[in-house]
Amino acid sequence: MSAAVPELEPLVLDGVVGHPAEFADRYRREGYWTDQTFPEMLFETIGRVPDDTALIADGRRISYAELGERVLRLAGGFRARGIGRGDRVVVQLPNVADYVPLVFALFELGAIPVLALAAHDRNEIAHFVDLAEARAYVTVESHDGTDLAALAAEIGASSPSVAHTVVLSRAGGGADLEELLAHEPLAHERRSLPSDVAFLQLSGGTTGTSKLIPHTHEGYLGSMREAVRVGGTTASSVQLVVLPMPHSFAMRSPGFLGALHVGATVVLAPDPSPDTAFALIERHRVTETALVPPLALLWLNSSLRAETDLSSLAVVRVGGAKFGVEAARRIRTELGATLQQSYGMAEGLHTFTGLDEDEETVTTRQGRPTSAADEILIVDEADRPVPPGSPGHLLTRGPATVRGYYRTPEHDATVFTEDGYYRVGDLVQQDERGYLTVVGRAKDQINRGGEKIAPEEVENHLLAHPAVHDASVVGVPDDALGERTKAYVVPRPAADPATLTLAGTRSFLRERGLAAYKLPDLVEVVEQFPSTVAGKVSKRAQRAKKD
Ligand code: J2J
Repeated sequence: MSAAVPELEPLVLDGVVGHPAEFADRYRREGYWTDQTFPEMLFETIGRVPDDTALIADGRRISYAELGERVLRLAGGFRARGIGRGDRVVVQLPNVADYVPLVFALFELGAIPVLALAAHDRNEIAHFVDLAEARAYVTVESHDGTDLAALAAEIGASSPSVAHTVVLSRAGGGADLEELLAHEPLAHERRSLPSDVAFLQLSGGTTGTSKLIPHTHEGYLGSMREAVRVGGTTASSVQLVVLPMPHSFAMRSPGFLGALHVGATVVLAPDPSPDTAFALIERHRVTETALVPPLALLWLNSSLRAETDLSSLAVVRVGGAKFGVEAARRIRTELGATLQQSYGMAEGLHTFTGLDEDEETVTTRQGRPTSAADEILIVDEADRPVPPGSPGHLLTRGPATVRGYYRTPEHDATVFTEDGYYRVGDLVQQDERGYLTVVGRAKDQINRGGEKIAPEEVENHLLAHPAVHDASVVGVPDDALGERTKAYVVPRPAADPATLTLAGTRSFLRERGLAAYKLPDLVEVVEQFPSTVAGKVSKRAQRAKKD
C-alpha cells in the first residue's frame, strides 16, 4: 500500500484579499466553485479523450495525451530548478505551441504564473518581476523587434529574486526548452488546492503601474465553466485563438481553457490577420473564435473572404471594446456565423448574448451575466441605485470577481466598496431582461481597439522627458480602433519644442522600455491645458478637441 498523501494546507500568499467565508461557502454550495484545480481539469480531459487533438500550432498537431506528457516533463524540469508551490514565474510568450504546456507545468507544481503580454517591454516586465518577486522569467528571444533575450539576461543578472530564465526561440522550442524537457516527468498529483491562487492576471489598469489580479483555481474555472455553458463549446468544437493568450477573453470566455475543459481542439494563430486566420479556419474547419472589434472589421472588410471557405465558422465572439451595431449585423450576413457579444473584465465578471437570441438583442446588447450569483448594481456618483433602465456606474461582485488586486491595498480601497463590490469604471444600462449595454466609461483608461492603456503610466514617462513641463494623455475617437492615444504636452520654457515631435516622443518612450501599443498615436504641443471649473485638467475637452 502506498503512503497516504499528506493533506495540503491552503497556500498563504501575502497581499491577496479572498472572498469572505459566507460568500465562498455559498459559491461552493451552489456549484459555481468546485473541488478542482487547473491541472486536475486538464488531466480529467486527457483521461477522457487522450487521442483527440488538443492543440494545433506552429505546424504541429498535439494530442491530449501528448499534451499531458509534455506538461509533466516540463513540470519535472521546473522542479529540478527548484520551482515549487507558491513561486511566482513571469511568463511572457506569444501564441506558440508550448504556451499551454509551459503554463500547465507551472500549475501542476502549484507555482503561480504571472501572465504578461508578448507585447510588453522592459518597463512592464521589470515591474511584474519586482512586484511579484518572481523566481523565474520565461520568454521568447524576440517579439515584434523587441530583444527579449537581452531583457532576460538583464533581469537574470539584476533581479534579486529571479534565479532562472527560460528563453524560447522566436517561434517556440530552443535549447532552454529542451533542457527542461530532458527531466524525468513528474507524476500528476494534487500539489495545490482549488482555493489557492492559481495565477496572476494583468489588469487593464487606470493608474501609473499595471495591477495584477490574483485568480484562484476555483474562481477562474468556475467562470470558465459558465462561459462554456452559454458559449456552447463542445468536444467537437475547433477554436481559433487569435487574441493574445494571456487576455482573459482568450483564456476563459470560454477561451482556450473552456476548449481544453470540454476536449475541443485549440488552433493557435501566430497573428490575427485575415491572411493567416482565414487559411487556418479553412484548413482546420474552425468552428469558433473571439475577436476585438477592429479585428472583426478587418475580417469583414477583407477581400480574402470571397476566396476562402469559412463555412465551418459557427460562432464569432466579439468583445473587449464596444462593437458598433452596423458591424455587428454583418457577422451573420457576411461571415455566416452567429455573433456572440461579450463584455467582461480581467477582474472577473463576463457577460454574453445568447446563441439563439433575436437579432436586435445580439447586435445592440453586450450580454448578461453568466450566473445568478453575479451581483450587479448600477449607481450614480453617490453610489445610489439609478432607476431601472437608466445609465449609471457598474458595480459588481460574485463568484468570478476578485475582492482585491495583488499587493495594492491603497488602490483596492478606491476601487472596491466596503461591501466588496468592484467599481468597474464603465457606464452601463440594463434592460428588464438583465442585458447590459455599455454606454460609456468613467475610468481614466484608453481602450485602443481592445488594448487597455492607463494614461497616467504614459504621462509619468513623458514627464521624464527633458523638454516636457507637463503631459496629459487621452483617448480620441478613431474609426478603426474606437480610440487612439493622443498626448498633449506643455514644453519647458527653455526647451526646443521641435524635440517633441511624434517620432521623437515615441522613440523616447520606447527607450524607456514602454510597450509599443502604449505609445501615443498623436502628439500636440500646447501652451497650457484646458481646465475644469475645479481647476483640474479637463480631459473631456482634450478628448473633444479636433486635430
Ligand atoms: C464595451 N466595452 C468593453 C464590450 C470590454 C471577455 C470580454 C472582454 C474582456 C475584456 C474580458 C467590452 N463593450 N463588449 O476580460 O473575459 C471594456 C470595458 C471593461 C474593460 C475590461 C472578458 N468588453 N470592454 O475586455 O480587462 O471598459 O477585459 O471594463 O481587457 O474593457 O478590459 P479587460
